[in-house]
Amino acid sequence: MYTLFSGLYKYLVQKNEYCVLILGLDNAGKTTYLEAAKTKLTKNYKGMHPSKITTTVGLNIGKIDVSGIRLNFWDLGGQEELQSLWDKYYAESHAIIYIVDSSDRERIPDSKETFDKMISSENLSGVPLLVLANKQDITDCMGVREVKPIFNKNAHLIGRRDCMVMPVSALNGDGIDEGIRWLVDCIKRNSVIRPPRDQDDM
Ligand code: G3D
Ligand code: MG
Repeated sequence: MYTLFSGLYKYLVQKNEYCVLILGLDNAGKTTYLEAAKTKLTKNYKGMHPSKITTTVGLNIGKIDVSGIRLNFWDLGGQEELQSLWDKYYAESHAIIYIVDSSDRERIPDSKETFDKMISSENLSGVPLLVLANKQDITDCMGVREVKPIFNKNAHLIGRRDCMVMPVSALNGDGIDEGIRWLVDCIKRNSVIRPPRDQDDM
């Protein structure tokens, strides 16, 4: 009887959980993006004021329930010394959000190199990838038309996976909803290959 009820309870209450890594160079806007996504998609969540967001040392975590699933976001620090830790998380992840600072032309090559290294990882093969051209609110920033060809250049590394480049402003929230909804569809489709985490393991 207990098993029957606990089974029913699980069926009704538990959501499939997926892990989404938020990656990109330091200062790209990863933490600001996570705060904005939580604010947009979580009822009654009052986001942290952008001035309170400081450089991420280590790991910053957030969860969002959307379209019947739970997304656990891991915002990993982007400084060079921390990038070496990223691949420890790859095997566990169901999607990647890669954030680019579109206003910082000087660091685009650096960001692209970091991006290529990331997508070359075996542990990430087939994982859906959302590239965000962030800081679109800044005049003179690179538009998505300019950012897209740069990050799409190595198609052989991107391989057979869902990949999208979208414009966004983490600061004012533009483009956040669209990105997350696109990612959710991809994660669900890809769950045959990368099934959700079993909650009993958590
Ligand atoms: P990180 O977590 O990737 O290191 P942060 O980046 O989220 O800490 O953001 C780094 C700086 O970029 C912050 O400014 C933040 O306010 C700013 N930023 C993030 N997203 C946007 C955006 O969409 N538009 C603009 N204009 N700025 C953004 P400070 O001045 O606090 O360092
Ligand atoms: Mg940060």
